[in-house]
Order: sequence, then C-alpha cells, then structure tokens
Amino acid sequence: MLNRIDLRGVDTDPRGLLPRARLDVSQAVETIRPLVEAVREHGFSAVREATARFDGVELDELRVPPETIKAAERSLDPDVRAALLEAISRARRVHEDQRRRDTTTQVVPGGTVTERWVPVERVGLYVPGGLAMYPSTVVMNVVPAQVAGVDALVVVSPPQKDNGGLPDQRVLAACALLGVDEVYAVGGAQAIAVLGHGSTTNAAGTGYCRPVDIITGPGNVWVTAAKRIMRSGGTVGIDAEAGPTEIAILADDTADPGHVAADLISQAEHDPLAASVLVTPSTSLADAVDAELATRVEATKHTGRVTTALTGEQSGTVLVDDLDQGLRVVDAYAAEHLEIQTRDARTIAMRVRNAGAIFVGPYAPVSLGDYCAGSNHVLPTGGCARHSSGLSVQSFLRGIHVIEYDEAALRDAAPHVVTLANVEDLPAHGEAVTARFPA
Ligand code: HSO
Ligand code: ZN
Repeated sequence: MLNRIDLRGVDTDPRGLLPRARLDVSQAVETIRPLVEAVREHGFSAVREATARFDGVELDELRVPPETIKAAERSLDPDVRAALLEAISRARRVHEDQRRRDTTTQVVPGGTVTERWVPVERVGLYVPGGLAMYPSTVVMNVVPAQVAGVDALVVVSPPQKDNGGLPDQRVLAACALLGVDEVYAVGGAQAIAVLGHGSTTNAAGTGYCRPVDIITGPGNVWVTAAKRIMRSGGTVGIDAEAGPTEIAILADDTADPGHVAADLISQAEHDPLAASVLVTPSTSLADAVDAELATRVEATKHTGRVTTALTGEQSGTVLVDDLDQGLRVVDAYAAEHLEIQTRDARTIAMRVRNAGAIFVGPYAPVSLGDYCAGSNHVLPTGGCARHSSGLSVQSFLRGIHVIEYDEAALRDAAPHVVTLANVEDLPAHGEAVTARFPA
C-alpha cells in the first residue's frame, strides 16, 4: 500500500529523496489577503459574510456567552470529562516544570544583568473544527499559556451547523474546564484576522474582540496563510506555520508490524494530506506492515482519507541499509512525530537530532502524546523541526534583559564603550558615557 523508496546503498544526502507534501502557502496568502483586509476594515460584517460563505452559518454575534460555555461543561459525558481532566493534569505537570526562573548575573561588582521572563498579555488560540473536533488542542494550547502566566486567553473555533452555530460542544466544554470564558464562534482565515486586527462582534457594535499579541494553534492552509499575513505585519507573533500532520517510524525487525501499521493509520486519519513514513532496514517488516495496512485500513472508520493519505506522494516506506542510515534519514526528514521501534530504542532515540517529538519503544504510540502523555501535541511540521520546537511555556514568554550598573561599574566600562563606539564611527555613543564623567 505504501510507496517504496529504496535508499539502500545510496550515501548522498537523503533530504531531496524523501516523501513530503508540498503545500503552497504563498499562493493561499494572495487568495486570502482581501478577506483579512476586509475584516480589518469592516469587522463583524466581513466576518459574518465569510462565515455564511465558508461555514454555512448566519451569525448574529461572534462571542459565545460565558453561560453557554459553562452549560457545555455540564452536558459533558462523564468519561470524556474524566479523560480531559486527566489530560489537563498531566500536561500541567510537564509544563509547570518548563517555567524558567529569572536569572541575575553579576557581571562585575556593581553591574548586573537580569533576564526576566515576562508573559505576553493576550493570546489567541485557534482550535480547528473541520474533519475532526479538537478539545485536546484546547488543552495543549491553553495549559502552557496559563503556566506562563498569560493574562487573557481567547479561543476561536469554527461555528458548527449542527450545534446551532456554536463551536463544537466538547471544545466549549474543554474551555470551561480550563477556565477560559472568552470564546468566539469564528473559524478559517477570518478568525485569524479577528484575533490579529481585533473586530466588532455584532452588527450593533456593542461587542469587541481586542487584538491579541500571539496567535497559536493548528489549522488548514487558509488559517496558516492568514497567520503568515498577521505575522508579517509585525505586531502579532505566531507559534508556527502548522502543516498537515506527520508520523515517521524508525523500526527494525523487532517491531510489531500490527502496531506499526496502526500508528501509521492513526495520523493518516487526520487529513488526506497527512504523511505516514516508515523507515526500516528490514524488508520483511516492510512487507508485514503492508499486509497489516491492507486489512486495517479497510476496517478503520475513515478508510477514505486514510487511504488517500497513505497512498499519497507524502507517505511511503524508506528502505535503508541499517539503523545508522535510518537515523540519517529521519534526521533529514525532521518529522513532527518520530517513533523509535527498534532494539535498544532509548539509545537510538538519544541519537536523533531532528524531530518535533520522539516516542520511544513499543508502548509510546503517537496517539498517547496526542492526548494524554503530558507532552504537547502542537509540534513543528514540514521539516521545521530542524530549527523549531513544539508549543511550550517558553512560546508565551519574552526574556527581557534588565541592566543595572552603578557609577563605579560604568566608569570601569567607559573606555571600552568609547573604543568600540569609535571603531563603529558612532562617537555619540561614547559621549553618552563620558558625559557622566566630566574631567
Ligand atoms: N496528531 C495531532 C494532534 C491531535 N491528534 C489532536 C488527535 N487530536 C497533531 O499533533
Ligand atoms: Zn493525532
């Protein structure tokens, strides 16, 4: 079922040889720019029009009343509630350990630099609601922002026709469980424009969503394009440009082919564009995984999109000579999720350089991390794991240097400042220091 790419005996850089979807965000940016501009200029009326067109919902008010959010929590199935609470508490434990402490460095007597970690004030979280509903994504975005100490958290999520034009009921309930009460029923590029530019929330102009400082959360290509537009304006930060989800599995002949197949299918289920890649030195494992896929894909609920994802050019089995070459391949691929299902998986995992998250051994499937490992599931895709990390407490903090020098310490540093200022032909810089010490 999976395309096969045979890299055995190939010792060139594997980067260009690996399967990968090409997603043209720049094209989408041009398509979506007028909509983002319309929201900036006209606020609610532009949002209303886009929502009718794309979501088939006529909105009178974007803001979801806080009582409605609370009611969603009350109507939650007890098992779903327990699972969400467990996911929240595990994520909190991991993210609380990420919180950096301010550090003060005594550079010289009388001279210190303190790095103060300060949260951004207002964050907008995009929660998708297309092929699937994502209460777990609410958890993964809100928990690190709360641990960072962000003051105001805003959630936007597409209105659902079958929920009376409100976002998904479970998404609302997750917001309630986390104490988020500012939620807007808006999705797509228009939601990103509301977060970035701010917007009126009804025709009367009695409600207003203030612009945020950072926009996080995954979405489709239109959402990503709108995030790129907002970031290029300079005043709004974004977490990352999330592309379709990816799983790579580095496995040897000790791996259970049924588990490998199940894990490849699990991420393919997200999106016809999702990527599932097996990297293995074992042709017998590759064959056995193909055989498992044949039966499991038929039996799974979303056969259609799983088949499209698994047979697409972005998915495949890469045959390698050995695990050393396998490691070079997975590093070149820089997967959003990487599973290591090999002998001595822990040692192999320690050698990986590029991945959004690494799942080690037979009992750490990606779907554990999607919900309930405590780790974050908002991770870099499309090879961005080469330079970026997933969402964390750090994503919501800025490290501000606070400089305190006394008179003697400045006097000591003065000749060096003057010398360097003169080297750069910026003498006024030196004069700003010497002005304090008239001869
Ligand atoms: N695998 C997705 C996250 C997710 N899975 C949410 C299920 N729900 C991207 O990491
Ligand atoms: Zn997933």
